[in-house]
Amino acid sequence: MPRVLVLHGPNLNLLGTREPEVYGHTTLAEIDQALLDQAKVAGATLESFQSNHEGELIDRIHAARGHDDGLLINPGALTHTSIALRDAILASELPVVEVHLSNVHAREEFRRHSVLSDVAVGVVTGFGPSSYRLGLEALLDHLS
Ligand code: DHK
Repeated sequence: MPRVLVLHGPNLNLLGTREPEVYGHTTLAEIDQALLDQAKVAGATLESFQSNHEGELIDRIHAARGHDDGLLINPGALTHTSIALRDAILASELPVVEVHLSNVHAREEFRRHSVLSDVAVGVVTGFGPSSYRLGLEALLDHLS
């Protein structure tokens, strides 16, 4: 049974009320429940974790090392800045799928660059909550 860890970065706890014209009306709890249901149907186990703190996300990735089989991550704004998160992902030696609710390539210039994408198996961006669903499907395909 594959074990998947889902990580949500800064400000994603506010989903549902935060800039709904960009991020939609679905809450983080709803996204996590849908991922849990999807994983169950696919015969996988899944745990989700959100933090507004870079170090907490890094600690969680360290704990996943040797425990989980793959990571699904929406790093929020850390996507564009965090070399420390990138290093943690590399150190974990786990396959990672990066997801974004919004299409980061259709927004501000600074969102077009990710410091993580080149160490990810792949990236899903712009499909709202479906980005997570598609990302989990792709990660489980990759793991099988
Ligand atoms: C979420 C964020 O919080 C932003 O900082 C990223 C991402 C995009 C998203 O679309 O899910 O730039």
